[in-house]
Amino acid sequence: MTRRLITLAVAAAAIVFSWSVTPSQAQEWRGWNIHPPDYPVSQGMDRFAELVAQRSNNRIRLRPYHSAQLGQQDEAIQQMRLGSIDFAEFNLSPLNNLAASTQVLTLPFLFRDVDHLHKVVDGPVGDEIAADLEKAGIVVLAWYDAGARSMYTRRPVTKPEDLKGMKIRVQTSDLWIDLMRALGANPTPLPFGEVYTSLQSGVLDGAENNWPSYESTRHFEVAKYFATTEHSNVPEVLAVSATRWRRLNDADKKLLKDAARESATYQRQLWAEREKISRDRVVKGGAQVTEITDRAPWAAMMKPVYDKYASDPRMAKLVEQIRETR
Ligand code: GTR
Repeated sequence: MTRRLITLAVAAAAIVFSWSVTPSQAQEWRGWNIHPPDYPVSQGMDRFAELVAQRSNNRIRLRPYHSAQLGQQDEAIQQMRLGSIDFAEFNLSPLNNLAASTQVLTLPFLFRDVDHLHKVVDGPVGDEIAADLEKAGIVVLAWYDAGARSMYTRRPVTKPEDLKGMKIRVQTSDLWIDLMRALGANPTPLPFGEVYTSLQSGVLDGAENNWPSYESTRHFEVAKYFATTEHSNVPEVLAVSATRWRRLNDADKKLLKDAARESATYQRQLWAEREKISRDRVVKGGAQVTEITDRAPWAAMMKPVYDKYASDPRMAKLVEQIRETR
């Protein structure tokens, strides 16, 4: 290409760009995420950003910061409520203290399988919980998968009694503290990013998470006994700060919601694939897996958790609605 042609091409591109977006209209949104770039959540957020950029002609540019570049989850929740983080992908547990109804989805041994969970979060129960979060400044656009969480420890655990007195890391949520106490363990709330070194140094005896996080954090190197307790299926949300949301017109709100839901379909596919991949990787990396085939003794120990968190009329009704969802 001659110099002149290049200049013309650049000028034409600039005109096209300026038609689709003027600098005063363009918005760049900062997005929080705890996971590394190749994780299903991160890829879902990247897809969300691409769709929004395309469909808004680059008027709304979403920039996800992966790998906890913008801090750990508790700080990120506060920043989002203050409006300094515009969107994020959050696990529901650290939101428990912000909107009590979110606790329902964290409850142990509640979901029959992943289809059951999808029907619940994509239906009226999900909407009701999302409405509570919106009042707390967090607008849920879509629900992402986070699989089932299981226990992993530095010493083998095959039955609940083995956990007695063990220091187990939990997310910062009262329900998780009570859940771990009900199992006889000693719950230790800690940010996700501090778990590896605490397991390594022996400050913790164990933690709990899904296969992909057990793998991506390399916790399997320092707590190699994984027992498939699958005690909670707490899901995650892709959300926008209420401050941003209120400034959008209806067309843009729809654009964002549609893009978020499409990204969730994609994330759920990636999630299902990654669960298997991660399991293979940790086993190759030395993890010792104990299959828990009978979860009844574990579930039976959860009565105090249900008594405390699922007995007021609203919670009891939500639990019933969830159990009846087919
Ligand atoms: C992961 C989840 C994160 C975070 C983490 C944790 O499975 O995706 O958002 O909640 O667990 O245990 O802190």
